[in-house]
Amino acid sequence: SVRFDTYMRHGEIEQYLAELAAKYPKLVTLHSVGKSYEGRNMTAIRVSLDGGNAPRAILVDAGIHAREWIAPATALYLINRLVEHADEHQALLQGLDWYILPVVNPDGYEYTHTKVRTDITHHHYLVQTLFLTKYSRTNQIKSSRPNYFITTNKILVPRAKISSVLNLVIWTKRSSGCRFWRKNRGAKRETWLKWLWDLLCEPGADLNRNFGFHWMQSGASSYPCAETFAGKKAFSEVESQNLRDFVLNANKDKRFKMYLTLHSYGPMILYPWGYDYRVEPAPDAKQLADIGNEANAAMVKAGSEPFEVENSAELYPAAGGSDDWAKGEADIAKSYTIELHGGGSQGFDLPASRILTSVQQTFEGLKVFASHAREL
Ligand code: 0X9
Ligand code: ZN
Repeated sequence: SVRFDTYMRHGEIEQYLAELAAKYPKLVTLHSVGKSYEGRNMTAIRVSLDGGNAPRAILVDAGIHAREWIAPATALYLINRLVEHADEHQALLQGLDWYILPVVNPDGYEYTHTKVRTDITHHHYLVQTLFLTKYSRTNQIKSSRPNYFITTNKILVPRAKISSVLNLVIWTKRSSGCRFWRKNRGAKRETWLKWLWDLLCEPGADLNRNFGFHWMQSGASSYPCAETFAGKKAFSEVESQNLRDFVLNANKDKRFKMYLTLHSYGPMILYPWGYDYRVEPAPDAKQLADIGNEANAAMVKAGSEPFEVENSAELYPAAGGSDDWAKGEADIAKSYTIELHGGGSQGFDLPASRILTSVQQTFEGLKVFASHAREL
């Protein structure tokens, strides 16, 4: 079952989708979108009144970025309303099929749950010091306890832990898990040695820089350790490949009118283009903004902070996003990135006690988007 008083794990989300499929076989179909780099299932749910034959369809995804936990929660609330409260929301399903993929980046999502990041500066110092202590004669730091190294920030580390580079790497990785991980976990091990000195770097690509539309034109990095590493080439990552193939396949008949990709944090509603600010606005920019503003009004009415509605590149130009690709390459006329409510210490860690309010408010906006998708 679903809950909104805690952030559900990927396994629980998968289980909920399976429950719905079993309980509502007429309304719900599951689509296997593929497997992630680490082998987790990417599952999309289709909610349709007539077996996927509505004249129009809308695609919603979430969790492209690992740490943006409110996004999958919002997708789950949407699923919950459409399926388990279908009679209240008939209008949303009339003439419109929903395809919802709540976790695009399950490896990253799980990574942010399983490990708690300890102080980053601490590790940075620690690792650098260990490195210098072990590999440079001039930087020997003598510890009063022979079996320990002492680091610049006065942490004692047993010698045995760092007896080899390998140990060092393993030890570091074990202690530097990350609640605020953004990228996928698709490691590019061939380039690993090159960045070995910087043991804080863990490889992975920013899936929202990896889509094949003006890839790498701006706002993306070719440095594998960067937060916005775009991948080795467009669609180098299995998760973005899977999403691409799923969309192209499901949209063969061009039924998809709208794509909403859920991120955090804003609140903001962003519309294409995002890949560069030196380009003409999208031909339908005015209509994109109008719909966004109407959705914002509905959310504000539900008690939300206002969402800023703007052209995505005005926030910052960044190419390789799924939103631009959906509009530019996949024939989905209306495409939005919704940056959901922020909170917590970093913005991405909205306390669990605030999930329900946030998803309820956002749902009012999603209804507005859907009402337009039905008419496009
Ligand atoms: O930078 C991003 O990928 C998105 N913001 S986030 O804080 N969730 O990372 C914004 C993406 C906007 N779309 C494009 N630039 N294409
Ligand atoms: Zn994001």
